[in-house]
Amino acid sequence: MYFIIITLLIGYIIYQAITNALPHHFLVPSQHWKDKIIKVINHDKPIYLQVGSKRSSFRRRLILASIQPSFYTNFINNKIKIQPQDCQNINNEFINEMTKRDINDPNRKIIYGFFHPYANNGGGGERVLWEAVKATLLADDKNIAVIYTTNTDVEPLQILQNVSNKFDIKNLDSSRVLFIYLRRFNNLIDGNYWKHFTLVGQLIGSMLLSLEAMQELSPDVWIDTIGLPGSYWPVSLILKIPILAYVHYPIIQPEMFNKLKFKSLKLSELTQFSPSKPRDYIELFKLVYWSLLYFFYSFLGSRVDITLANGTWTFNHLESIWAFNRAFGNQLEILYPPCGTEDLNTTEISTRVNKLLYVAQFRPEKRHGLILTEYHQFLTKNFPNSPKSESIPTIVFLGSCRTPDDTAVLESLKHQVETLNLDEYVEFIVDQPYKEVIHWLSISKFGLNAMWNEHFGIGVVEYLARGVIPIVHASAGPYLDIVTGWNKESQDDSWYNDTGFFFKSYDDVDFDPSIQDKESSDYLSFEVGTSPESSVVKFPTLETVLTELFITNPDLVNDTKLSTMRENGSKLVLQKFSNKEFDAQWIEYLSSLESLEKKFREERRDKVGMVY
Ligand SMILES: *[C@@H]1O[C@H](CO)[C@@H](O)[C@H](O)[C@H]1NC(C)=O
Ligand SMILES: *[C@@H]1O[C@H](CO)[C@@H](O)[C@H](O)[C@H]1NC(C)=O
Ligand SMILES: *[C@@H]1O[C@H](CO)[C@@H](O)[C@H](O)[C@H]1NC(C)=O
Ligand SMILES: *[C@@H]1O[C@H](CO)[C@@H](O)[C@H](O)[C@H]1NC(C)=O
Ligand SMILES: *[C@@H]1O[C@H](CO)[C@@H](O)[C@H](O)[C@H]1NC(C)=O
Ligand SMILES: CC(=O)N[C@H]1CO[C@H](CO)[C@@H](O)[C@@H]1O
Repeated sequence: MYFIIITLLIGYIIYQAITNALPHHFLVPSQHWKDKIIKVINHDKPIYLQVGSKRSSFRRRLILASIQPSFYTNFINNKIKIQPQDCQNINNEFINEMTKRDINDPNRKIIYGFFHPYANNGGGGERVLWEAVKATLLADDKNIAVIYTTNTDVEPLQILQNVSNKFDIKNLDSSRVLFIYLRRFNNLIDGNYWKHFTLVGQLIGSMLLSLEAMQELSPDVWIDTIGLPGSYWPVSLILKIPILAYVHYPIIQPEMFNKLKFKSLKLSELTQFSPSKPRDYIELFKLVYWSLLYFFYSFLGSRVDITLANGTWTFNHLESIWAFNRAFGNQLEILYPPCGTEDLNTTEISTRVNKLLYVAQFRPEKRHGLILTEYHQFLTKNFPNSPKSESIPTIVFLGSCRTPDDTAVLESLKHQVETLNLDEYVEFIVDQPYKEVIHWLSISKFGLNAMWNEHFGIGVVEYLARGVIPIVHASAGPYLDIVTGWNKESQDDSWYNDTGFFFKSYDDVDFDPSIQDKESSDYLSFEVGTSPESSVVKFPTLETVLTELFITNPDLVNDTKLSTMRENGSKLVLQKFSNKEFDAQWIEYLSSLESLEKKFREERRDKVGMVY
């Protein structure tokens, strides 16, 4: 009994310490902070500021008052010097600026903290980060961007130079971009560091890393663009500031449970457990481990105030995994990544050649082989013995071979072409420079994509942007996000809309023969939605689409029709995936964050914490 009371008491004290003492530690500078700063300012040579363990709160004060916030980057070491011009403190302006401010002061600066340890990488995640930083700085002069990074070997200006080269994001106001280099726990988020229990390891690693970040500088808004959810908990518990997460990929998905022997904690699954099999104990442990992780991930997600999914696939997953979010009234929306589609437009070419272009790496999941089989059937059924004719489109496979595996795929495709006697109808263009790709995109009429469940498909965006009419597999990204109807009202046929055409295949993983309509082999039946509202939709095979478009119903693709579709398609991608659109939407989210920031200060902090 006493034990329980004591445990509860200790728990309560720890909780109080975390939620009250730590916020003060990170946000409120020591009592004589002004004297300490004045001492440095009045010293005749530059010296370090003596701040003890209160670096975060001092750095905050200095940044919010400085004419050059970026100066307070900790590239050399974690100690703090004062910017020379700030040191002049003309008319005592610098010191005055540092005294606390009213929450509703319109000139109050806001520090947006971007938690993105690999900020210097050149991938899609970093493109989102830097476009967001750009938009944040453009939105308002009072916004300051802090990037928390573990790339400790690259200087700030070098990182910005890389950003400019790689993403063409130039002219950032570098005086308002500050880097906080994280040195202590930086290897803990590396998947290779953890030989076992990688996900848990990374979660703990990102928690510690976020504590280190707060110790160096506490921002006013926390933005995670890299998908390290461990940071959400400490940030919400200690700093009580709004959190925005841009999610590319949920770290745990329900599908992962399908690989386990026991698929859920339901009794029906667990009764299969047999105490005499040692293997079963391991399997049971795995299930418990994954379930705990899953719930912990849901919990972490519930700490996020605004969640942005990078597309429909991610959105649908998050909606079920982060189920608490909706319950708490937090926002969950889609914000497509900036794809730079404004730079992809082509000046219209007068005539395009009747070709089916497939731009894709030579990899098995791209299913080039499926295209060949279907195309071969289309030819043999409709032109049993006639020679090549103008009205039959031919195929161009354009892609790169990066690995020996790719080369093997390419070789087997060439072999398939030979076996099916399609040499006259199929061209291979391998490892071409990007200029060549653009050339093909500007002269081909149609673009193919056969991958099943491709999460996005930047290639299909390029088809639309450059006026190539997509004929694509009806799944995930291309179906849900990209080749959508511009003109929303005129949807009667399910296998095409104002921008492109769709097909499915008997080979699809989710094709279920038991619901297939036995009468028709040209159209495949698929169930959409989850019961009880599920309904069956029908999609043609690629062979059927080709027959419709080039034999039975050629008016679907006559020149007038195609040019309207092209117009529709390029407007669509411009509207949805351009950098401009991303910026505009991002700026709207910033204003939600700004209101939340004020609200949280008033509601969640005490009198002192509120104004610092
Ligand atoms: C950034 O620049 C350095 C030095 O020029 C280079 O080694 C590195 O690969 C670059 N990173 C990116 C993402 O471009
Ligand atoms: C979202 O991110 C994932 C993981 O990087 C990627 O596979 C997917 O294509 C992205 N979706 C969009 C719409 O960019
Ligand atoms: C196409 O892109 C160029 C820049 O690459 C731009 O100047 C032009 O206005 C764009 N055209 C359209 C129709 O958006
Ligand atoms: C093209 O097809 C549409 C119907 O899809 C038809 O209304 C139009 O007259 C056709 N145009 C030409 C030039 O044949
Ligand atoms: C889209 O296509 C439809 C015809 O299918 C056409 O009526 C409409 O004007 C097009 N919209 C745009 C924006 O081009
Ligand atoms: C077959 C198909 O995907 N049709 C789509 C065309 O675009 C509209 C609007 O986005 C969708 O609702 C249809 O499902």
